Amino acid sequence: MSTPEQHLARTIDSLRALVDDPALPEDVRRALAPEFTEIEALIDKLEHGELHVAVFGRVSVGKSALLNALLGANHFSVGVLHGTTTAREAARWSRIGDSGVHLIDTPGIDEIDGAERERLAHQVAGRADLVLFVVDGDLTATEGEALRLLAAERRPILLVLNKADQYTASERAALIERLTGKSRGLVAPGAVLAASALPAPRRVIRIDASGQENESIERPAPDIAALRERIYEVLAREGKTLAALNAGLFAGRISDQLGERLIAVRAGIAEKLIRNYALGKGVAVGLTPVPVADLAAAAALDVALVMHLGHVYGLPLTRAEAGELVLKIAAQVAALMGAIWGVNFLASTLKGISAGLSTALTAGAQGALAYFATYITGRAAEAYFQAGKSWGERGPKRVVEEILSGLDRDSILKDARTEILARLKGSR
Ligand SMILES: Nc1nc2c(ncn2[C@@H]2O[C@H](COP(=O)(O)OP(=O)(O)OP(=O)(O)O)[C@@H](O)[C@H]2O)c(=O)[nH]1
Ligand SMILES: [Mg+2]
Repeated sequence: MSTPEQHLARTIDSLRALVDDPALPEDVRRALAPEFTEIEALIDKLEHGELHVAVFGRVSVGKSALLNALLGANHFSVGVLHGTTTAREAARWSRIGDSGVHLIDTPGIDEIDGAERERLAHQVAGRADLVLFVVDGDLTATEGEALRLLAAERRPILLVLNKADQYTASERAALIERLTGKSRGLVAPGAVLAASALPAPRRVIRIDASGQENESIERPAPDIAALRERIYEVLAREGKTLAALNAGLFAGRISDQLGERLIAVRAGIAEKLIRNYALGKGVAVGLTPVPVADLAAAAALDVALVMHLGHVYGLPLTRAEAGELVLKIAAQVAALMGAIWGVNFLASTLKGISAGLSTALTAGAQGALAYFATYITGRAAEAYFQAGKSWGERGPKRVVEEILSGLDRDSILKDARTEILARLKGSR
């Protein structure tokens, strides 16, 4: 078992590792920019350890007044009119442990229909680490329904009987008992509390030193000490755990999604890369009149391709390693394809002899073969990188075999030839 703090720290670490991966090349990183922005935002919230306490309840029960009393400042508008608060609003409260706590005010639920209420409940609870469900008397049918919706979101809830100053001590006790009964199973035991956010002004009679009676109207101080204590307690105990659990779930989901995107993005970039190198080689082979130079250039291009692919997959190879990999793949291809390298070499030789006759024709054919060889090399190397720089259990022969059998060789050769000839024409 690990503590919520450890869990949170690990979650942040693993998210950071995703974003800061030094093996991720720039083009892959660019393609994943939207995902990375989302992760950065999440890391930010987690690192600052922010907790959200939201109020929820009917209009005019004193939600805004309650938050003001907790803040010790008149931050939110309070009013006798129904619907004083019209939009979600937040204010920074105190810190609990390392966490900054935000208080979130919401509009009352009276004036919205059932579906809207459900949406709002979902939205409020989805972001809140703790919900203060505020009432000013016995639970109405609407309130009962809203409380059930919120409880289904599995967030801790405190049921607050505000305006307690309007009731006598025995009325208050009876109300708390009724509320406790009606909310059983929806809120934790002991989560029903009385509070007076903004007690009504009272007539106060004071007797001064000379025995003189002085009458004045005074507004008593808010009575929210028990509620405040309870909020601290819940957040200290559950806030961290909840935040960590939610973050963990979210991080798991997002890293899965990112993993899939990463595979797709890398494969897309690799495919383009392989085709570009293959075409480059096809054109180079078609153009170069000296057969030996063809082979040297061809090999150099294949090595460059493999190194480039290694970079895309975050598994860079040295030139020597890439050269070895190219040879290994070439050996498989040769064994499987009636020595494509031999054919390549032969074609190169032929081209030297037939120079001046039908150059374009032979150049196109050779170029297409060279293209194909590089294409296979690239695909095989990609498979090697995808398996984490390994041929896996199948071994290089099977891997190359599977790539070859999965390709439509004739159509690739045909396309290659057309493209190469087009380039050759363009370069003349
Ligand atoms: N007696 C008494 N009145 C209170 C108390 N708290 C709030 N009120 C009064 O209740 C009325 C509504 O208060 P608000 O804080 O605006 O209520 P709200 O729930 O935010 O209302 P909406 O924003 O309209 O949904 C105001 O007139 C307050 O003075 C309390 O503890 N005791
Ligand atoms: Mg309000």
